[in-house]
Amino acid sequence: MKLSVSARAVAAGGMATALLLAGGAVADAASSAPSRAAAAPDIPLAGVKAHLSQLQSIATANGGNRAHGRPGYKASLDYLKAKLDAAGYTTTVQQFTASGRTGYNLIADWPGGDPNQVVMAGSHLDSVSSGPGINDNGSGSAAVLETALAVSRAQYKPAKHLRFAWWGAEEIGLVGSRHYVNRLATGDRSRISAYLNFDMVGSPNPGYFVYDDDPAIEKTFKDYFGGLGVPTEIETEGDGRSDHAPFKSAGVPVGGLFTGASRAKTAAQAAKWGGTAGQAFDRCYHSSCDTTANIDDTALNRNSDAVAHAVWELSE
Ligand code: DTR
Ligand code: ZN
Ligand code: ZN
Repeated sequence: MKLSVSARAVAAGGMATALLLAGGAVADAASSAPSRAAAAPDIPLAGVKAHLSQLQSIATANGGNRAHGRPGYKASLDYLKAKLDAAGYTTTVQQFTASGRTGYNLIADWPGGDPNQVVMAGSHLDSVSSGPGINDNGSGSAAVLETALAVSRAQYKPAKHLRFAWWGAEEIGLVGSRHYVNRLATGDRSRISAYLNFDMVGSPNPGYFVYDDDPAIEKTFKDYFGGLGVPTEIETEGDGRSDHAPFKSAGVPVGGLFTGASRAKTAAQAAKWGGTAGQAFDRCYHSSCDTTANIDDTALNRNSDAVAHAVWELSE
């Protein structure tokens, strides 16, 4: 969903900007308001879905999955790396071994910004072995990728340093993200000012859940969805179950978004979000039916825009 620019400015906290854009007179007080970074650009849903189609094709061509240690995972990573290299990122492929198989993390640094204040956005790129993992977690991977590409298209120059990451072997125990955190040089942990995690952000019967680990990051996301008029709930089901956990254990402020897995949507949730009460948020969680048909476009669109909003807002 693309907000009008003025509404997006409000979502980003720029009431004065909103008034200007709406052609209204801006009160004197507002004109003395601190300047704010430009609002994040709209993340094109078509771009995000094109990445999901590529990940689906990769899974189909590689035994039906993109799991750790299988050819479909490395082919997924190679697809993303090529896009990021072409967009001007400095990419690093970090190798590790888990369950007797070679795994890989993909790290993409956007040149510039304060290296002592690093804002990270990440998602796991691997699927389970039983399916292509388009919602879990192609959705998060594609939303983060398209946000990184939007940074490049905008030639965005934030004060803080931007780093994007796609983790391997999350499904067998957060292995890739733990490997990354454990190998951070001394002092580098405290240089990460925020780690934002996106794991399942396009569930077909979606809820809108916000991680409540760090109040400032939580507020950034809640303000964004508030600007859309979309109510949110605190994500309680996934504590320690995705790649933000190793960062949180290392003392890094973390946050993120989630649209739900195998738990059933309640009647109260269906009343505020739509969808089907009594049905799982994602009936294809960890199943072969987690394909490109297993995505709700509105949820994917809103969450992709929320990723960009948080990246812009937290890195200014
Ligand atoms: N996406 C799941 C991990 C996960 C994250 N939040 C929740 C909540 C409830 C169940 C699972 C999860 C995965 O990668 O399996
Ligand atoms: Zn999973
Ligand atoms: Zn996942």
